[in-house]
Amino acid sequence: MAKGTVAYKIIRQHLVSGKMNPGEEIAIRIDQTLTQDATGTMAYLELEAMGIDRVKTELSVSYIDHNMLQTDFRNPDDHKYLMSVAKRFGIWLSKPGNGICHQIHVERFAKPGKTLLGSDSHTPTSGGVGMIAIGAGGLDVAAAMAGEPFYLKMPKIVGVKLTGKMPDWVTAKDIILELLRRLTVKGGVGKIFEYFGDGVKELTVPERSTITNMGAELGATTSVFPSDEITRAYLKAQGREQDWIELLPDPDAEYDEVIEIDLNQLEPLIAQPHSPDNVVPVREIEGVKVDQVVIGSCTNSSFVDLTRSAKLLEGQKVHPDVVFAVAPGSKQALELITENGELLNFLKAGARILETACGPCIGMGYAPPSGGVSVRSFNRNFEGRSGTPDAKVYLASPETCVACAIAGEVIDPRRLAQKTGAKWIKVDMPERFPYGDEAFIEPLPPEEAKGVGIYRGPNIKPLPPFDELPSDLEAKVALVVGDNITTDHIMPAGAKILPLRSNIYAISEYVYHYVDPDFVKRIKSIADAGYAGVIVGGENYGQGSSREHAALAPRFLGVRAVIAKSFARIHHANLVNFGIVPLELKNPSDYERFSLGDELIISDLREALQEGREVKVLNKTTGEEILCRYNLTPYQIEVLLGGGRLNYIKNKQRESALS
Ligand code: MIC
Ligand code: SF4
Repeated sequence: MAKGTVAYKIIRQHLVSGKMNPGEEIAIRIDQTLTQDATGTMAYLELEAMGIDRVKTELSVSYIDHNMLQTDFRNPDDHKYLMSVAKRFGIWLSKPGNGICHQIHVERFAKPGKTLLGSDSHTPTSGGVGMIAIGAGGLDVAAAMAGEPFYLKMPKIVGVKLTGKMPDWVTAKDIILELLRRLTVKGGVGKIFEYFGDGVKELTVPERSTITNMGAELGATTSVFPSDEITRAYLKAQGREQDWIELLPDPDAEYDEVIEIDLNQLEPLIAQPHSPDNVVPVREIEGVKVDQVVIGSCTNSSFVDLTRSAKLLEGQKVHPDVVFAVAPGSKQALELITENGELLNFLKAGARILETACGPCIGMGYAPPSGGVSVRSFNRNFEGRSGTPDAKVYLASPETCVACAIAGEVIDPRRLAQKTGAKWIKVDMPERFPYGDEAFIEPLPPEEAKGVGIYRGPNIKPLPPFDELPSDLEAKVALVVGDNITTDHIMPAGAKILPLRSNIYAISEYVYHYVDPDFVKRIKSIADAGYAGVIVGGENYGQGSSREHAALAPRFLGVRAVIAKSFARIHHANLVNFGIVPLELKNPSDYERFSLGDELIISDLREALQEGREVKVLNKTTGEEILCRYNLTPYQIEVLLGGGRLNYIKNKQRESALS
């Protein structure tokens, strides 16, 4: 039961209900929340629907960092909506230009020992300072702002023991790529990764945050580092020493599992297209011609990353065939490299400087050329995510990225250093960071906040109402997909679709857009004929982004159940939140028994869920009966029966008003 670990201690302190046995449902109190603009508009529409007067958390922050293209009124209208909501409900607002939510949260707000729930899958980044930071759907985050606890299955706590010292040219990114190589994108489902051992002392807070950030790609619930003297020095340099507490594992702490990484043995690694776990040593794929390189994203755009990359570029030129860009993760990091003069190294080498935002990571500009190779310091390389369907995106450390930009091909940075004489440098942390708080708007005092009107542009549409789960489902298979389907597949992002995040009617036209362009037409005709829609999937269905639109939009179109071999955590929760039943095949090979258009009968679904029985799915087209089970807590079953979490919360409020 992993007692004495950092994760156990924080969860124990925040436990509202349940027993901390792995797999059992627990509820925890949430101290802080974060949202970003792409998930935030929906989360705040949901918060509004909950009818509260002011957020009940210790701190809530609304960041604007994902969609900043502003090609027409829609996106700036969303920003104005977010600003007015923040004022109205007592929320901090981080204006566009301030940087990427996870980077800034670590810099300015993350606190050891606290809990954070964020409507973005990389929220665990703040685990780098010793907090339990979890990514969730917007509705869960809205509920946390309304004072509701967060429900989850108690994860296993996996200790990752770091020993030894990283050789030169090996970085924090290579540690997490090594874990992805060993464990794959589903290896972390139901687990918290807690780092311990002597090797922890080798890593600064931004480097720890690179690791906790990309733990999301393992499918983990979260990742956490201890809070030690390194954390203290970092928070002190941020002017926040008062936020520091020491939080170390007990000497006799027991982990549910232990994985060991000998840092001495690591070498520069790279994830090949199209999955973050398709990892090989960089030296094995040297020579692949590169068109584009970019350093940025919430994984690797900290002051440490930018400083070292800039130093390595000193006196060098970007290869003539390569376009190289840098998107600093935060205004603070950009200010520092401006003050230190390192920004000039990027410019002199021929780099393009992009805005401090998510940018190319979510396909908002800087798409690669047709069939192009892009080497990125990011965390995700799913097919099509860059905006170019046939691009080949590789993921590596910023240092490897710089080496590739100079060489014009994939190259092990150690070999480039031999050629150019570049020396590895240690980046010292500054005694004091430029806080860079100018782009934050502080919450208004309660009395003033009450008078604030909410701004709504014409693209902002309220949530549609959803009905209860019927007892019997007469359904049709609307789509059959394979393993590791991402929420980018289900609900793509990018410059065309992202401006529609606050308009469920418009965005639902793009569900499964690039996987099956006929999906929307098909599901609509299924719904019009009075059938429910069912999607059939493989393993790890819904991995990746936390975007609840990947559940909300299919539900809006008429999907009532997903039958899969297994589900990713956040998407599973989002399906429940919007009243779609996530059913797991009892026998995974039964996956073969479904084809597009099959007619299904799921009788007594409500009763089966209420009584904890397996669900029988009759494939009327083939005459076969298929057994499904489900991984649902009693609370989730209640939510599903009522047609989703918003209905559940509203009913609860109604009942308490009556009593
Ligand atoms: C992502 O990296 O996919 C995103 C964009 O940050 C998402 C959130 C979203 O889709 O808005 C995430 O990771 O949760
Ligand atoms: Fe933004 Fe990319 Fe990080 Fe998502 S993964 S929060 S899109 S930088």
